[in-house]
Amino acid sequence: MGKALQGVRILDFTHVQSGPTCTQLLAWFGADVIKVERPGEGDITRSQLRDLPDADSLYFTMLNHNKRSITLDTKTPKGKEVLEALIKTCDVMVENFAPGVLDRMGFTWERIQELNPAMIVASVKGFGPGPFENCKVYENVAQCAGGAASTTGFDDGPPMVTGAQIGDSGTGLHLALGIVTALYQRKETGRGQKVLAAMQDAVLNLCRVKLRDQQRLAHGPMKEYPQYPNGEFGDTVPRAGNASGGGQPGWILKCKGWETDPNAYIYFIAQAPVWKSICKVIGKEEWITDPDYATPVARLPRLMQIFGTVEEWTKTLTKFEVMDLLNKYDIPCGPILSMKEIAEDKSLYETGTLVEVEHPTRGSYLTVGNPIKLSDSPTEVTRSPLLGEHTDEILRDVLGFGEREIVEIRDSGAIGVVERLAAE
Ligand code: CAO
Repeated sequence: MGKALQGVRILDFTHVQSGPTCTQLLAWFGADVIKVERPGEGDITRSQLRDLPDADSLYFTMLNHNKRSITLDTKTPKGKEVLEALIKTCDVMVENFAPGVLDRMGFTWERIQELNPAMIVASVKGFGPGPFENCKVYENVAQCAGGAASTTGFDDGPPMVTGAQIGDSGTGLHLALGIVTALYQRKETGRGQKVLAAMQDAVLNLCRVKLRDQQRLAHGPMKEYPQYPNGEFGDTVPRAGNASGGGQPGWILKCKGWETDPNAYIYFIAQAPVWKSICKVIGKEEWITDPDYATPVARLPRLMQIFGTVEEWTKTLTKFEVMDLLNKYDIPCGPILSMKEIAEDKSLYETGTLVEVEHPTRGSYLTVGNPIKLSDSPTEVTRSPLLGEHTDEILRDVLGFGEREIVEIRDSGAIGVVERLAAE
């Protein structure tokens, strides 16, 4: 079966997490992704947070599936020549260098356009144009600057970052959409274009509901927040603890075993249409008609007390028992799953969301497969490339260099000493 992006060639000049998540998605959809890495060390994540000596880290392997790797020192004359050849033959360049790096290397937008007017140049940067545009940015910086940290956590505690990598992987997702959109437009115009996804913008986009609340604040307290009715609202969106960002009140409740298991909890939603069922399940049928509880408006000032009563019930059952029981009545809830529980969930393997991958130096490892399923473009997850594994193959088959030229490139040092020894 064909793949959605078959025939699209990506010059993957990305490193760390944000850029690689984007190009990995494109590779899963069938694009030929050629990862250009600095000779010697390659993408810095190859050696970061290593769990096994001398093997590419899980950090790297889990972000770079289905790609080919070429080593190239793009600051040398020969390296530049090879990069120019790659620019001429690729459809998209994806990069997430610090601001100014590509220009300093000699590959300005104008130069790239000269080499290939149809090329789409897609970049992740920490910030868009403005006071911070020249800053280097990592995940948590973006979470803080994009409004996630100030709105996460509890009212009486400090701002919090979240484990979901919304700054890096979140921006990679945004960039991937920008790239396929630009490819679509190119069909009409024949021209390339610049695609920019700034990490601050991507996080803010994901925090859209909090900017909504900033504006609601001007018209009175937000009644679904735990600060209502007894707490204080200032002039900015407060941290909402575990309250829902939507219109359905929710909270995290303890389940059986919470004293020893840090994840024996369930997210419970007091959804209005199933209020009667909730009352019946927890044994509080009198709440169905009691005017203090019968309507969503009446319940708002009593939410924390209601959650406390529901928790007395959830504490008598495991989170999975609660999940089964509540779902019988269509009462929305979600068990707090640990990473261990997720890794042991067979159904996630069946859908390809979790995949075991074989790797020549690290053996078998578990990874997250393509979370986006296309019925006509199935994803097979293949291992990440070793550093420079496809250097010769790319020079020969993609760029059409002959043996003599390849020897010249090697002798120039542009593909690096280690890779040169490996190739001999
Ligand atoms: N050959 C030769 N030189 C290369 C090369 C290659 N193949 N690949 C990279 N380099 C060089 C660059 O030219 C640059 O050199 P100069 O500074 O002399 O111009 C140098 O490597 C460092 O690049 P960098 O500044 O991008 O890397 P860093 O480790 O210092 O910073 C990061 C990392 C992520 C903070 C920065 O790249 C950045 O802000 N990127 C944009 C935001 C982003 O993507 N953040 C997410 C990071 S986590 O996912």
